[in-house]
Amino acid sequence: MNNKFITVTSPLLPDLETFHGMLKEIWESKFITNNGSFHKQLEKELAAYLKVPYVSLFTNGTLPLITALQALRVTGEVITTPYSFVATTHALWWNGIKPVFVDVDPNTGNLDPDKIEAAITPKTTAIMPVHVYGKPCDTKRIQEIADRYGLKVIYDAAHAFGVEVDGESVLNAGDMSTLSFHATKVYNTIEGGAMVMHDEKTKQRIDYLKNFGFAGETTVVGPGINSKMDEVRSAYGILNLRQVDDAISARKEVAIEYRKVLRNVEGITFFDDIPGVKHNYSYFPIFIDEQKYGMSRDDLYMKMREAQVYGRRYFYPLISEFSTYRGLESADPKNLPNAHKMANTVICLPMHHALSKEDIQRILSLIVK
Ligand code: T4K
Repeated sequence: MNNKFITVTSPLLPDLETFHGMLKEIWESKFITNNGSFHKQLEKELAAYLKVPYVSLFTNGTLPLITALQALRVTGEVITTPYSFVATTHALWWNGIKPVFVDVDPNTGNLDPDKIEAAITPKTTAIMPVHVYGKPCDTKRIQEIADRYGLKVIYDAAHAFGVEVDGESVLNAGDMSTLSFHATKVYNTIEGGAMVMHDEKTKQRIDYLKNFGFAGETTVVGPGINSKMDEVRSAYGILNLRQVDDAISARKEVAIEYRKVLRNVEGITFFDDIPGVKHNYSYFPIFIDEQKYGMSRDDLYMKMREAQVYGRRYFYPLISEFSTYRGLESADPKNLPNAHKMANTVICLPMHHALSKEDIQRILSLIVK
C-alpha cells in the first residue's frame, strides 16, 4: 500500500534557479523592502492578471481586512458570515466592531442575501461577506441592500483569486476586496495578501496606511500600521503568477475526476461549476449525509486520516462557536441552521496542482464503499 501523506493542499513553488537569479538582483540592489521594484512590478502584474484597477500588496490576508475597515471608518455593527476562517471576524474584533452573524445559503455557503435586511440595526455600518471556497457571492443583491441602507461592503475574497463572473472579476464588487496569498492558497507568496480598490486616491491612502501612515519623510497622514510585503516575497510572487494558470487547470482536472466518481455515491454532495463563472478550484468540499451515506462525517474524516489522507473540516467549528463570539445574540445556533449543517457535514478533500491520478484514486477509494 502507498503510505505517502496526502495533505489538503501543497504550495505552488517557483523554479528555484530562476528565483535565485532574482534573489541575486535583490542582494545586489540592497533594496529589500519598502515599495521596491519587484513590489511595484507585482502590484502592476496582479492588477492586469486579476482585471482590477488597483492592487495594494500586504504581508498577509488578515491585515488588508483590518486596514479596509479602518480606511472606510467602519464602526458599530457589521453583518458577516460565520462560515469562514476566523480571520474574517477577528478583523472586526480588532477594530472594536461587533460582528452580527447572518446565516448562509446552503446552495453556495455564502451569506444569504434574503437574511441580511432583518439583521440591520441603526448601528450597522457595513456588510462583510466572504466568497467562501472561491464561489462568488450574490454581489448584485448585496450591493442593492447596501445602497438602500447606506452601508459599505468589504469582501473577504481570500479564496477568490482570479474568479470571474461573465468575464468580470468578482474582486471589483463592493467598496474593497481583500485577498490572501498564504502558502495554502491557489496563488501564494509564502505569506502575503492584497487589497483591491477602485480608484487611485483610495490606493494612495491604503499605501500610506500600510506604511504607518507615512506620506513622505516627515508627514504622517493617519494612524497606519506596518503591513508591507518585502522584495523577496514580491519576486517569488512574480514567478508564481507565471504558473498559476497551469496550476488552476491542474486543479480543475482533479475536480473533474472527483465529481465523476462522487456523483454516484449516495449521501455525498458537492458543488458543481456555475455557468458563466471562471472558477479557481481552490477547495473541494464534500458534504456527508450520515443517514444516507451510512457513516458520520467524523468517522470518514478519521478513516481518511488513518490512511494518511489529510482532508480538512474547513469551516468547522463555525466562527460563532469560538469563545470570543459565542456570547453574541446572533451566534445562537437557531439563527444559523444552514451554517451549522454545513460545518457539521463538511470535509474538504485534498485539492492542489500536484495531485496525481494515483493520489486521486487513493482518496476516492476511501470514500466509495
Ligand atoms: N479570510 C479567509 C476566508 C481565509 O480563509 C483566510 C486564511 C484569511 C482571511 C486570512 O488570510 P492570511 O492572513 O492567512 O493570509 C490555513 C491558512 O493558514 C490560512 O491562510 C487559511 N485562510 C486557512 C483556511 O487555512 P491551516 O491552519 O489550515 O493551515 P495548515 O498549516 O494546517 O496547512 C494545511 C495543509 O497545507 C498542511 O496540512 C500541509 C499544507 N501546507 C501548509 C503549509 C503552511 C504545506 O504543504 N506547506 C505549508 O507551508 O490554516
